[in-house]
Amino acid sequence: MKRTLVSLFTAIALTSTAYVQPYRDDFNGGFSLGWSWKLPSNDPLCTLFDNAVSFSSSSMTIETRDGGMFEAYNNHKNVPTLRVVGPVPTDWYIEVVFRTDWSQVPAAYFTQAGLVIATDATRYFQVLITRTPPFIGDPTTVYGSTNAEEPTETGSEQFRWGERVTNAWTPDSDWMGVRIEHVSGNPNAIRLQFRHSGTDGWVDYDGFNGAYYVQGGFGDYFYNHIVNLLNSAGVRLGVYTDNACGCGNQIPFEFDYFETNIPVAPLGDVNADGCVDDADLLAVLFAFGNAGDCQDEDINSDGIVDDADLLSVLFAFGNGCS
Ligand SMILES: [Ca+2]
Ligand SMILES: [Ca+2]
Ligand SMILES: [Ca+2]
Ligand SMILES: [Ca+2]
Repeated sequence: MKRTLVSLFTAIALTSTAYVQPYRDDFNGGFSLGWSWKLPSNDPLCTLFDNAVSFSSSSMTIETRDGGMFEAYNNHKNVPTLRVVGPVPTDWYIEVVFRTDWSQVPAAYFTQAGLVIATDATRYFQVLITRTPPFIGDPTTVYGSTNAEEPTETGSEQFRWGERVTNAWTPDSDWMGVRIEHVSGNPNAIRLQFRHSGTDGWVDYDGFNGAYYVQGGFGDYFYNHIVNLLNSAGVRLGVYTDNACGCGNQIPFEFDYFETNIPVAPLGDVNADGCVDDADLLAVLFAFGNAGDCQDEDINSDGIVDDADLLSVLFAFGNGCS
């Protein structure tokens, strides 16, 4: 039976179109890439929590929940990540577009959303749009920000403000986004960008430190931190939300899409080797009927491995395979 299925769908895969870049998820009613809710070093390991995630026909909404990955608070919630499964291109990029009703966002905290590059809850880099708290500036505004963290030599986790920001602006309910990319040159650099209804598409971070981390120059620490992250085994690219408090604020952030040219796990790639093949199909078959949170074989993350997951793998069969 299993061999018959494998043969049948291998034949189908031979006739299906190749899986092409960029790796983009429009969140049309669910995931179209191989997202995972696991975040290593986080408690819970499975961050999917409290029914705080939902999909429309064209977007994903994550409502913030208490918890964080700041230093030793490794209890963040609802962090979907894509496992990197292939060589990082020289000039890579990652971008995400989202919106919220900022008028409903309390001003007292650094409520924020954007993207994260992480190996786990102890090593990461974040590009975010953040509500301006009143002790920083005008609380009716938001701004683009950056954060980093990694363990020190003694093993304690050290959070660092990323030193690159945008000027603040008064937000509306339209889409906004953050983008990070590598720019090859002499020297090499990493550039931060953002967009909202008042910009002409993607524009550079325009705060006082500019938009660049320069290799061997201004921002060298962050350049190396990000490059080291992306070259680490198990690195993940993800979507981030944070209410930045333990106050129960449940702020819905609606994500329009996530896109990168870094090879990430396609939907149905259970073993995260970049290719949906009979190994993934067999993994789902052997786990068939199992219940529990964040099983790799539970493609649609509904807590049960069943025919819906099997069909997801079958329809994705051959994706990412060379
Ligand atoms: Ca941490
Ligand atoms: Ca969308
Ligand atoms: Ca696979
Ligand atoms: Ca399932």
